[in-house]
Amino acid sequence: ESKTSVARGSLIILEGLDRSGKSSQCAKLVSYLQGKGLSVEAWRFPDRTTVIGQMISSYLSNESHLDDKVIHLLFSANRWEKRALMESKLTSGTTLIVDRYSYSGVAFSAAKGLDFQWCKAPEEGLIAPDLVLYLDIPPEKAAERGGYGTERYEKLEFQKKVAEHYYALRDSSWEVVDGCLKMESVEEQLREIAMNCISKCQNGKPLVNLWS
Ligand code: FDM
Ligand code: MG
Repeated sequence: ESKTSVARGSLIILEGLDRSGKSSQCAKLVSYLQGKGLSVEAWRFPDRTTVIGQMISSYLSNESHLDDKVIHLLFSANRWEKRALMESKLTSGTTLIVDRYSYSGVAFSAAKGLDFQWCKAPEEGLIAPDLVLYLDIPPEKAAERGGYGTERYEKLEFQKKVAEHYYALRDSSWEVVDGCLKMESVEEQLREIAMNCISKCQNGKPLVNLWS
């Protein structure tokens, strides 16, 4: 009379500069994995659907102004408010493909000049990703791709600083993929790396917290 426990899902994050192709690749990866019969959901941060998310959204579209530290903590709180749901999805066997996470949180705020360690502190205790897929693209190339939008941060000089801080955050959970390759080729690499990660998690790789 053994109680079979469900193999857990994986927490897989996509990170990269604006226009690196993250959002399209997230969608492609989710449908590929679902097509394999896996339980998979697409998530993104900021999650603009919550009350905190709406404050963030209005800040990003320049409808409101907030102190740099306040907006940093709101981005973090927006992840904290989803932490419990995230954990229950993962432990019940659902894999989450997430467009941005704590790495965006730190890289974008540090690019404004906030202290790097101060930026990392509120992320401590959130669930650590099993895999971070970083779509690597030179800021100049990203800027050429149909240009940036009108939201805050979508400017070349700023994105260059963001890229530097992203590099400082790399750890063993990261896989850097060349975002300048053809879309299909990026897609294929992401599939393979993600499948590999999912099977490790199914085979008992433990869930841990940031920053470990
Ligand atoms: N961003 C995103 C941050 O500054 N901090 C964060 O914690 C997160 C998750 O918000 F410029 C920035 C990155 C980007 C902007 O993201 C909105 P999307 O992916 O374009 O919605
Ligand atoms: Mg954007």
